[in-house]
Amino acid sequence: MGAPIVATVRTTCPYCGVGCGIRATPTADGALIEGDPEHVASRGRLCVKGSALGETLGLEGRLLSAGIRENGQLRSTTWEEALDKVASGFASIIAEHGPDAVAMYVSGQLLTEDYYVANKFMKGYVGSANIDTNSRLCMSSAVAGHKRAFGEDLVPGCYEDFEEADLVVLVGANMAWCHPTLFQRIAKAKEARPAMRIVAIDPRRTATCELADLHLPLKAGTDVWLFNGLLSYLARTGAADDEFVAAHTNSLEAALLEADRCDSIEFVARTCGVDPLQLVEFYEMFAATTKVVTAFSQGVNQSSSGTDKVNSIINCHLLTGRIGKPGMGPFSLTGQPNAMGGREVGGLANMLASHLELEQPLHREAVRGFWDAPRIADKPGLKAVDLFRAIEEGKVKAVWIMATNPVVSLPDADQVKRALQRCELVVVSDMSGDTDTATLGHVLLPALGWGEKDGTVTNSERCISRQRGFLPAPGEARSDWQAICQVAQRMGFQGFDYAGVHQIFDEHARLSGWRNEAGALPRAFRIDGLAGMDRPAYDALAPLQWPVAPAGAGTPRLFADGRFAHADGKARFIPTAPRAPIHAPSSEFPLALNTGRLRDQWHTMTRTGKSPRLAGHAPEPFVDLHPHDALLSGVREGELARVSSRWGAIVARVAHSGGIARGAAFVPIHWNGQTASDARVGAVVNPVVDPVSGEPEFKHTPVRVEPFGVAWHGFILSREELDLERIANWTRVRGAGFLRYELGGRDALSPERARELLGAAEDADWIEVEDRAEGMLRCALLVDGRLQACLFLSRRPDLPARTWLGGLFAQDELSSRDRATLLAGRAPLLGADPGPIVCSCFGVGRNTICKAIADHGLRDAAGVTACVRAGGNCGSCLPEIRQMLAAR
Ligand SMILES: Nc1nc2c(c(=O)[nH]1)N[C@H]1C(S)=C(S)[C@@H](COP(=O)(O)OP(=O)(O)OC[C@H]3O[C@@H](n4cnc5c(=O)[nH]c(N)nc54)[C@H](O)[C@@H]3O)O[C@H]1N2
Ligand SMILES: Nc1nc2c(c(=O)[nH]1)N[C@H]1C(S)=C(S)[C@@H](COP(=O)(O)OP(=O)(O)OC[C@H]3O[C@@H](n4cnc5c(=O)[nH]c(N)nc54)[C@H](O)[C@@H]3O)O[C@H]1N2
Ligand code: SF4
Ligand SMILES: [Mo]
Repeated sequence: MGAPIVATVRTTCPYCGVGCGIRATPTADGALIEGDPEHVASRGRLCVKGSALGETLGLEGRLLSAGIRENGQLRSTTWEEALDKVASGFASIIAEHGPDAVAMYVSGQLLTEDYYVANKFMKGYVGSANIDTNSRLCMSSAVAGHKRAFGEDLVPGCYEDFEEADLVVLVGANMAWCHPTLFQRIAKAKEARPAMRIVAIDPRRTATCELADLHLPLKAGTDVWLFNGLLSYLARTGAADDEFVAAHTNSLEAALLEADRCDSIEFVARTCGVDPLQLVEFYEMFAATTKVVTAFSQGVNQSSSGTDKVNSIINCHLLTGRIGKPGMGPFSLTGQPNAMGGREVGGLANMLASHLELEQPLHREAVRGFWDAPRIADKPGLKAVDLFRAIEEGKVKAVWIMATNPVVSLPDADQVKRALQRCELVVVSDMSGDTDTATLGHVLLPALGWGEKDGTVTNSERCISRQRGFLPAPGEARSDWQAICQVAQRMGFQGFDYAGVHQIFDEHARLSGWRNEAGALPRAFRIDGLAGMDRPAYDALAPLQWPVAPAGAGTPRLFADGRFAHADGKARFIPTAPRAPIHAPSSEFPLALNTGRLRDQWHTMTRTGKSPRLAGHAPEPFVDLHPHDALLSGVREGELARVSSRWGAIVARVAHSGGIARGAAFVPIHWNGQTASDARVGAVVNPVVDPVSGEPEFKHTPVRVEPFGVAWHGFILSREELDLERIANWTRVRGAGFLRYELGGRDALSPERARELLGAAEDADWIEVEDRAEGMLRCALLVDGRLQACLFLSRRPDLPARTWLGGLFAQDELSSRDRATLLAGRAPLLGADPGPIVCSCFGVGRNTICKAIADHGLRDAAGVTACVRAGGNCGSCLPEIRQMLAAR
């Protein structure tokens, strides 16, 4: 249940793993959102997504009651009936086919308490480890790498290390867009200390590269060569910390033997496709700098050699002893707000709770005893990609999906769709009832969302922080932990009668101390200092970093004493033999498709998609190509292209950002079956996974790009949602008071059809111009003098900008002047089109910024902010403004 409404509540942002603190004050139509100056992770900063949270709290699209779908018909029902159906469905499948015939697929966006209960339910009571999470797609390579090197899944450092470092190496991490406030901390540190160096290692030239002193645009998938080369270089040039290596590590010889195959700069540079001089520059910089942080994210993890990439990086830090001290260490940037909490409770199919191991009989017995559980899973469950295969094969017959949208986010996503279509019982817990996954559910359970639910999350630097509710529970939505407990109780399981989240947290805290004394089952994850809190104490919990000492104090850094978590107390070097991605580009599929994130959207857009402020930055899905490859593929910038692989296809608009190398392509991950007819890129992505972690190779799929021919291009702005079933291609984002559809059509669209499409009655107030010879049609529908919808189409993608037209939807009655120029698509005296939005906070476009730079001879971002306000609020757009300044 949502907490009682109080004036201002301190909580945590529900998006990225930075975990910024928020002060939220409920208002009539949402909430006022401000940064919390006292939160240690962010000290008052928020990026554009966090700042726009207030716009995402409306109830439209929310699932407000439980639902049951039978013969394709969804009817709403009571929680009682829905829970009975889940419990009896699970119970009868388990009775007939055993516990491994059911599964849960959960998420790093659950709160720790939800996650803890889900894991206890499956592993301790159902008796199967078939519970996996979308963290498999995200952090599992980092988890596996940490375990191999340190003996436990531990992130050594903290955010302050980024500020104290003299060199920050960002590997496969577009921090400017994906971890913006932490990136701003780095930018500020560099401003204060210009000698600080930043190196970005990424095949694309991203906004992050603007801050970098050196960008190594390595060929996708070649990181292990690069870091093996570095290890060998460090050893050869005397940069090793021999004392540290001797006292605190094992197995250097084997790792070096492997790394020495990369002892030639020429060879590594050629393999990685980088300039040998730049490579040496990086190696020298790394060798000469003691305070180095190497931060990595999905360019490392999401690879068929992801775990080896992680270890090849850690090896370099172990050799130089640069770990566990201020300003240095390898740092895994986590993606989701509770990626870390999920790991603490053992959410992955091959883990047990509380950093204990599923495959160790002593660990299993300890957890079973602590839970007083009837059984305990005794073998690893299916990892995400395998799980959905097993569902399609009918081996897993019931799946409960919670807080994730696998029909969009898994690789080979059409396979996932098929699997769910064949599955006997699909239960979906979500805030939204019309996601691509929820539309395939047999039982829908309405979940509380951010602002309504209560619990804890853990960010990238192990900081446990409260998410607190400040809005009432909408409709019949409940917390996910309650839904799980209620199903568990119906299945006759004891141990699920919690009076509130604080009791779950308490159990989780106690488990971390269970047999955790030296000699028994020692592990670094320890928060038993937080056990025993009553509800008020839990509600008042201030952010702190685990491990938490018995006295209740947090720990910013691990390994300060050189002790690691392997039984001998030493860290391990891991030999990492480089491997190319499994599927290489071929003549049939000549380009390597890379997929990733945009600045202003979060994953499958179920929440950020509600904010008009966030829609302007990238209003359409696109495929970013090198102009040379576009030419070879016969596609042109601004036109539509089909991007296909052996697994599936999408349609997207061709773009040339200038940041893509030849032979590569990039498509953003956010569009889905609700927001586009054909842009769910997961359908194109190969289902190859890393052999150790099971993490998919999202960043490398061979594809072909070809023209997607249309007879006309167009757009519609409409207050109402439209049925565009018969249009060849469409995409949709939300503006302020309207929906913006971009269209590509094959069948001619007559004025009559246009009327039909926009829902104009016979006697509607309708304005229209048509130039048949030119293939041009423009029309608008007004209702009571108010603009209801407008449609513009043309043979070429030369349509007017959407900005001015979109603004007309704010008017309750169109002025006669606006009405007169409506179909021109722009105000007569308004001046130039502001261009695509760069600063979402103040709605400032690219053209406006470029013009200001030119007209006023502006030289830095501060000048741009002073002149046109852009960049003056959250700062998320500053890297792009700097890019524009640099381009002049
Ligand atoms: N705006 C926004 N922020 C987010 C999210 C979001 O949806 N939107 N999601 C959050 C989540 S869950 C996550 S996991 C993080 C992800 O954060 P990031 O990992 O920073 O984001 P990505 O865009 O997935 O990929 C990062 C970079 O890896 C590069 N890359 C691709 N292949 C290779 C390679 O072989 N080697 C190297 N070195 N680099 C490569 C890509 O070009 C890309 O620029 O972001 C979090 N933050
Ligand atoms: N091609 C490609 N695919 C990728 C990636 C990539 O880089 N490339 N990245 C991968 C990564 S790193 C990640 S993390 C995944 C993310 O992929 P998903 O997890 O599938 O994406 P989300 O849109 O965040 O889905 C979260 C869902 O949970 C719902 N929700 C939000 N809060 C709650 C809650 O409290 N309770 C419940 N029950 N529901 C809630 C939201 O409405 C939404 O439907 O995508 C992965 N897929
Ligand atoms: S950086 Fe942005 S998305 Fe990430 S936690 Fe902070 S406000 Fe939220
Ligand atoms: Mo992620």
